[in-house]
Amino acid sequence: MRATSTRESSTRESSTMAPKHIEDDARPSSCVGARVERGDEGAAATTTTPKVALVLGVTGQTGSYLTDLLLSKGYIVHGLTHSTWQNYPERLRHVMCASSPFRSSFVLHQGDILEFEALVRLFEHVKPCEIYNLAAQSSVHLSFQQPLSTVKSVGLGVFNVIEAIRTVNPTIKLFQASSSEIFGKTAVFPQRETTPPCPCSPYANAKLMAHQAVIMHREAYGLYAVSGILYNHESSRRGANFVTQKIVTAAVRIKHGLQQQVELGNLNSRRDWGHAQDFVVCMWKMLQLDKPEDFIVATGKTHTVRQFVTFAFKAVGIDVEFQNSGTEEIGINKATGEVIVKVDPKYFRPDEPIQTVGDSTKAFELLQWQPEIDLAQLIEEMVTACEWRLIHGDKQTPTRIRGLAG
Ligand code: GDR
Repeated sequence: MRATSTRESSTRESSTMAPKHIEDDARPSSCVGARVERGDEGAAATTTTPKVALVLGVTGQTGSYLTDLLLSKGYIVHGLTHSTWQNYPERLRHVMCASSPFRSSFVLHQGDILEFEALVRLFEHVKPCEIYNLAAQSSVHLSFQQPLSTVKSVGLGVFNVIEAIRTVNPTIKLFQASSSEIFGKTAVFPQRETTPPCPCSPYANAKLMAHQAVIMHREAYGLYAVSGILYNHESSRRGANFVTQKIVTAAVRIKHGLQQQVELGNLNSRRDWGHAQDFVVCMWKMLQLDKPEDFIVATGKTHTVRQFVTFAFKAVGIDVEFQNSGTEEIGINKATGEVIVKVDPKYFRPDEPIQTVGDSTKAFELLQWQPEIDLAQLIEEMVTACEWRLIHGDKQTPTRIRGLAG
């Protein structure tokens, strides 16, 4: 692994802080992030030593929201990303840009969680008290085409992270992003922490392996390692290959005459869709307990993909009427009679959960957590952001569009 920090050593970082292997050798000149001098900025200003968190998979949707949350709580946040980037990673632009009040509290490293020795050196260097493992291939669909690389990043990656924690400092707390996909073909609705898993994709099998590994290491070695069983979590920062962003983007583009129709896969599939910004709060709370526990993180409400299509088009002012069934099903623009939704079998998966819906009672009772953003608000935010991107070019929506810190 070549972990690349984006710190500018000329800012406030002592040169002795960075071991050779994470010295900048490819940092973009405009990327800045340095250890903060306490007292020089709003939320991070405190006389107590700030907590240090390491977010693995920081440039993804969830990693970026978690970074926002941790920074707003006064943490120093280090993030690891597998990707290279030209300038700022898009979802962290608001954190790393020159005008950000948090730019000096955030450090970006580049590397791969599958490289154990480098991971150990990173943990030794960063000295985190909390690690959030969100780093993995996250597309269920893609996992059918790339099963081995998925199993490596999702399943084996967590072993590396845990072993590196045991090597460097076993008191580091670990959050592992588990998935509702582990329940797969269960007949239990809603699913709880005690529901037996029944995975039905390479991704889900790998997630179950990671999930069990966390339990096993917790029980065998007494680590503070926990899994949040995350149901679908979306936002305006969601990647284009996930169904919610695909539908919202299509609805906005069709409204503006930039696209005629959208082709989708299984419209009958039901998912428990929440907002990523809500979910990261639960993830953080899970690491603040005295005793490590796993939690379901879900809204408890489930909708079909077809319903999501109807809501998203409604949000842009288009009423859709569905006709026919199976691969012949189409969605018609009621006002014009045009076909705007079609089914394309290439988006079907060999197998998948028919319905996911989670029961977060345990999180409500032990963490006082419950989601605050409902599906209508989520869709409204996604539509607004998509419209914004259309007008201003393909850049990340300003964070303030949702009134976030930063
Ligand atoms: P999912 O998310 O597989 O549930 O995993 P995705 O948005 O890809 O699919 C949701 C549902 O929509 C159906 N679908 C389509 N999906 C995509 N991507 N594209 C289409 O055109 C399409 N048409 C219908 C799918 O079949 C599925 O039923 C997400 C990821 O974030 C995982 O990493 C995470 O673990 C789980 O949620 C919880």
